[in-house]
Amino acid sequence: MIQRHAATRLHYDFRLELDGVLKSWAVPKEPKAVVGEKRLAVHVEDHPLEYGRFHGVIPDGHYGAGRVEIWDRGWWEPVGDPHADYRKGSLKFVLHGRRLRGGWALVRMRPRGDDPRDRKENWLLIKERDKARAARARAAAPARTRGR
Ligand SMILES: [Mn+2]
Repeated sequence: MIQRHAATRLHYDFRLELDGVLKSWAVPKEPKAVVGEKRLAVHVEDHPLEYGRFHGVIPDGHYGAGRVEIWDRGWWEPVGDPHADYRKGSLKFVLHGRRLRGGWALVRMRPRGDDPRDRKENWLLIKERDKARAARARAAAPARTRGR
């Protein structure tokens, strides 16, 4: 699920349920379902599942003050072992959301330099080719050929 969060800086909180929590990334630019599009996704702390239903306004003076809207919701289908891949920093999955669908990947980038302020984990959210759609198209092709 994704929350659009109009905090000091507008961002999209991208959350995937794993092991009873929401693994979370803050994406500064709106995700786009165009193959090859990449978005910076800053890994942030896990959030409780209940938080995924939150929308409303975080009041001034509180962390993340600003409006939170549910931007997308649905479910995700890991491709491979999500636990090992999360640890490795290379997750592949299929999204079944209202806005975002098809194949996606989240890939951790190598930290740059030794500056402890750069300890933030930067990942990339990448729209991948939609394998399911390609497979369906292949499966449908012989039928179309027969029909001619
Ligand atoms: Mn946020």
